Amino acid sequence: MTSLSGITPSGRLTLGNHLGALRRFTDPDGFYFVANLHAMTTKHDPRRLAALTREFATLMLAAGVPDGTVFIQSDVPAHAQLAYLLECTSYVGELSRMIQYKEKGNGRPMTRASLFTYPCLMAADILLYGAEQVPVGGDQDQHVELARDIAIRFNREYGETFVVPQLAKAVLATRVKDLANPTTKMSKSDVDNAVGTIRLLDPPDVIRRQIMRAVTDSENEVRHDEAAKPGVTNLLEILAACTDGDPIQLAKAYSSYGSLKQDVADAVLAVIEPLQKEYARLATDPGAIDDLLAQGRDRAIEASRPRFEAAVRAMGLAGSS
Ligand code: AQP
Repeated sequence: MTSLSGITPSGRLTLGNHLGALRRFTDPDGFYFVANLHAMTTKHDPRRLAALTREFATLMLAAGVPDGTVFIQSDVPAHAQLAYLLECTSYVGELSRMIQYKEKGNGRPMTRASLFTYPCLMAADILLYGAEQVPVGGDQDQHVELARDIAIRFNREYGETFVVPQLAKAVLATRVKDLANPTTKMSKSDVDNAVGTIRLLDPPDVIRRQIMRAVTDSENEVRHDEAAKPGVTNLLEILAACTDGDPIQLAKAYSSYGSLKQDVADAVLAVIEPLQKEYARLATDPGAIDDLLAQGRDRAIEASRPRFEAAVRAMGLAGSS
């Protein structure tokens, strides 16, 4: 089963991105990309986008995403090209219902048109490669559902062209919460909430301090109970995700928040520190990173061509390649 997923360089990568997505990018036949086109749906700084794109690509390689599977979205023009074709099969109504558009755009002045249409770009990302599995965190379910709808409709109207993808739900850590505000998701673009967001490249002592200061509650009972104890539950889920444990079982081993936090900090750093070391090593060899990204790009161009050309033909764009 071909696996595909992307991460948008819209801020520094977080522990949530790693546990919910990046560490699951393991298929040697997969396609994993830095979704830089998706980072332009809101006002962006071109220099920062370029720097973050490079940082993300390096982090993906450092995380052990298999060689030849990592590429930068804009290096493969078929993503933007197919996105336009899919916009021509999508309806304003279904795009208006997308949560990201409702939260960040609808009714606000200066909303970019791309914020409205980007689910079509995401559908193109997925459908180009015939991906059957899309490993994403829980917040992306709605987009994968739309990609499914678009594929089914396209196949019905223009002939069998695309594989209908399936969600690959993570069992654990589908939605890591912010440490300072544990009812909201930990997000990389949330610059106002730096204390609650664990960034993969922050110094280990900063990360440890953030975890030790995580918001819990006024009791002192360690229990997995999302409604009554969102902070403690989030810590248990992070611990479980980092140690391959069960959050409900893990809770039984603790009688104080302090010892839970110590163990969460140790477990998180055991995941992050090797990643940081490998990132630092790779960053000293920019030529090797360029070569790996070129390899990923060439493979992605080759793999995406047949489906893109089939879609072009199916839609009656005669005379094109
Ligand atoms: N808190 C999270 N817990 C688990 N998984 C998460 N992901 C994001 N946050 C968490 C997963 O990481 C991937 C990142 O995809 P993206 O960058 O394209 O989109 P996103 O979901 O919008 O990520 P962020 O961090 O929340 O970014 P901003 O702040 O820009 O919106 C996805 O698979 C996502 O599910």
